[in-house]
Formats: sequence, C-alpha cells, structure tokens
Amino acid sequence: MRSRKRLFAALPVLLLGSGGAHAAPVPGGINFQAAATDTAQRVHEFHDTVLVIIAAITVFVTALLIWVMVRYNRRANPKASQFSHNTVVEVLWTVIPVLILVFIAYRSFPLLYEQDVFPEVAENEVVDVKVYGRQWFWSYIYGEGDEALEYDSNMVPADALAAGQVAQLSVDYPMVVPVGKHVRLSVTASDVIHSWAMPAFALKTDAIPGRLNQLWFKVDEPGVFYGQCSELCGQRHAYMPIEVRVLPEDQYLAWLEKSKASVADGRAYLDEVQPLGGSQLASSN
Ligand SMILES: [Cu+2]
Repeated sequence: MRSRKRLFAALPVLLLGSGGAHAAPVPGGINFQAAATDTAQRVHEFHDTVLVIIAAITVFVTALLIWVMVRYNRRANPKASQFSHNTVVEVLWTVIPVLILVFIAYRSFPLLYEQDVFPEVAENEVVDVKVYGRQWFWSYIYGEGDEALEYDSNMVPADALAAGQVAQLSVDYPMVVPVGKHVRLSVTASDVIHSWAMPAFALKTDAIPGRLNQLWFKVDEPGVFYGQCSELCGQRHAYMPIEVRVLPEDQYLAWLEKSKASVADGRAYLDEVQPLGGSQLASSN
C-alpha cells in the first residue's frame, strides 16, 4: 500500500481530485480539484451540465448509427428507397442543435463575463498583486515604489522537500493573499509566454511579454492551493509551479509587514501560522 501510494504520488498533475481547502492533486483522482471560489463552483456546475448534454448527444447519435446499420443494411433492406429530402427531419436537425447551443451560450456567457470583469467593490476590499512569468519561475509584486514587496517564487527541489510539501508543486516563497478579499492579479512575462493557472480557482491566463492580463479571485477560507505554468515555455516549463496561501486578514497583513523587512522572515512567519504538517494530501483522500 505504501509503495502504491508513492507510485500514485508520482502520477502527473493531470490526475486531479478534490482536496478541500488544501487543493492539490490526489492519488488516483480523475475529477477537478475542489472549487475554492464561488466562480469555480459555477464553472464546475456548468461543466457538469455540458457533460450531461454531450453524453446524451453521443448516446443518441450512436444509437441512431447502430439502428441504421442493423435495420438498413443490404441484407435487411435489399430494396433501398430513393427519396433524398425530408423537410420535417431537416428542420428538426437544424433547430434542435441551435436550441442546445443557445442554451449553452446562455449559461456560459455570464460565467465568462464574471471571470473576465473585475467586480465593482470598495477599494479597501481589493488586493493587487503583479505576477511576472519568467524562465523558469514566478515573481510576485505587492504595492508600488519604495513600499513595494517583490520576490521570486521557485520550485522546491525534490531533495529539499519539507514535511507536507508537494513534489513539483511546492515553492520556496508562495503567493500570499487574505481571505475574503477580491484579489486582482495583473499578469505579464519578461521573456516568453507563460500561463498562470490555478485549477481550484478555475483560473488561467497567459503571461505575455509587453501585455497585461488581469484575473481576479476571492477565496472565503484559508488554505493552500497549487497550480502550474500552463504554457509551454521552454526547458524547465514543468518546474515552475504556483503555490497560493490564503490567510486570515490579520495574518496576511503581518506576513506583508514582515516580508517587507525580510522575505525569509515572512516565510518563517507563514510556516508558523500555516504549517503544512505533512497530512494535507492524506487528509484530502
Ligand atoms: Cu512558464
């Protein structure tokens, strides 16, 4: 069992499963990571709806094909009829797919809008973070000018993993944000195109040199979330993961204060208030 677990832990991140507030891939998982934001929850519901629609269409078309093959093959139906048009059927196979597409659009467009447009909220409800994709790590910037906090976020190598850290997903200095605030990310890159992607938030946007892309999310409980660069960006593309720590606001502010003095002190504080403990992957099974 032990070795099986270790084997599964090495499976690619594509095998996603639910993980509560600690969203990470789980052994044998085949579904999405648990939604950590309301938007992600709605994205998942939309996905489930579309899955039902496409499954029904696939079953229907397969059944039709089988019926035609059995009923109208040369042996069962030696004398084929010669008509080539049927107005009723042609209207139906045009109108019904159009209605299905309109329904899907009706459900998906508001979601796209919700993800794309930053909601109108008071300025003190907003936390801005600038995100730089680089070969091959991420940089995060909080604030501006002399007050700014800027640091790099590198993957923890396999031989340096601490208890509770996840191979190829944990980083030395994660992004840290407060609970319940609207976090606005301005995403860009300094060399080639990268992509900042966080499955539990249902978020993904390209990081493009010379261009700013915006994303936003609001997480309502503290947690640890993992994502990866999702645009093939070179040799170490697979080794520039994303780790987001969501903290209660007072702890976030304390982390910010300490990090401005010393990024390492901020990290030490993070480990103190939100220890990983080594159990989060096991507890999410
Ligand atoms: Cu990249």
